[in-house]
Amino acid sequence: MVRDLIDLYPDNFAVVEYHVYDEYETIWGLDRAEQFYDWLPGGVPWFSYDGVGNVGSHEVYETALLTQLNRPTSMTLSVGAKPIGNDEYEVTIRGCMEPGFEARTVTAYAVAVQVHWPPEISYARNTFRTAASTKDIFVEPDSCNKVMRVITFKPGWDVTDMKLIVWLQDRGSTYPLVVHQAAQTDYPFSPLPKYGDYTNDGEVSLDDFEAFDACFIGPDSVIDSPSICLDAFDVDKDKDLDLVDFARFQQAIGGAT
Ligand SMILES: [Ca+2]
Ligand SMILES: [Ca+2]
Repeated sequence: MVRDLIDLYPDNFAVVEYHVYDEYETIWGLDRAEQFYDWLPGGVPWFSYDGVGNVGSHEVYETALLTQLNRPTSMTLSVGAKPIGNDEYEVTIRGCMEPGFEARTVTAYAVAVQVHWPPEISYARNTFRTAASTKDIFVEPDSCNKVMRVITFKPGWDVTDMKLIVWLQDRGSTYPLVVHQAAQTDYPFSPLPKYGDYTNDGEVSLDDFEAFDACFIGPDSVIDSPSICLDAFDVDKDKDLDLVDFARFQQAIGGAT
């Protein structure tokens, strides 16, 4: 079954399951199924693979997934979330484009699914619960852009069983529209790491300054900085730590995010 792939590829495979024409249907899910994916000719279940169509059985789907995993990645995506009120979460979606690809505007989606629900349907996985409003973002090669969305849970939902799934998809109102990347995070949700927070304690402070100092190589170095340094400090993504990065770090340690 396609759902088995969730367990086989937990880091590479994000699935949203919509119920239609039963008591678990939602307006958003129905609209997605009928208007966006026009699934009716295909019957149920119907799978959209990377936003481009139905690939049928588990075996075919797994082959398609492996083929896709071997293709060069054009965009990367990360997701973080923090509570901002009762049952309300601010979701940060950060999309980046690898060098050598064409700049494009894509639509950022953020949805909440419940991992094991409804309980009486044993095969149900990642069932759609609610969505944030969508937002278009423009991403250029070798750079990143981020958007914030708000997702609201209904009282009574089992928060500990919730998962946030986000994806970047070509703009439009009907498929096929390519999904360029997806990301997911289980409860408890964590905010995205802050720029400059090498020690990952939620603030940019003296310990991070010491780390920057140890990581600093300078613009003329013939070796690349270690990736752990680059992840925390390399703001211009040129694979070394130089004065450009230091200027940004000074802002961060001064309180800018
Ligand atoms: Ca820190
Ligand atoms: Ca740099």
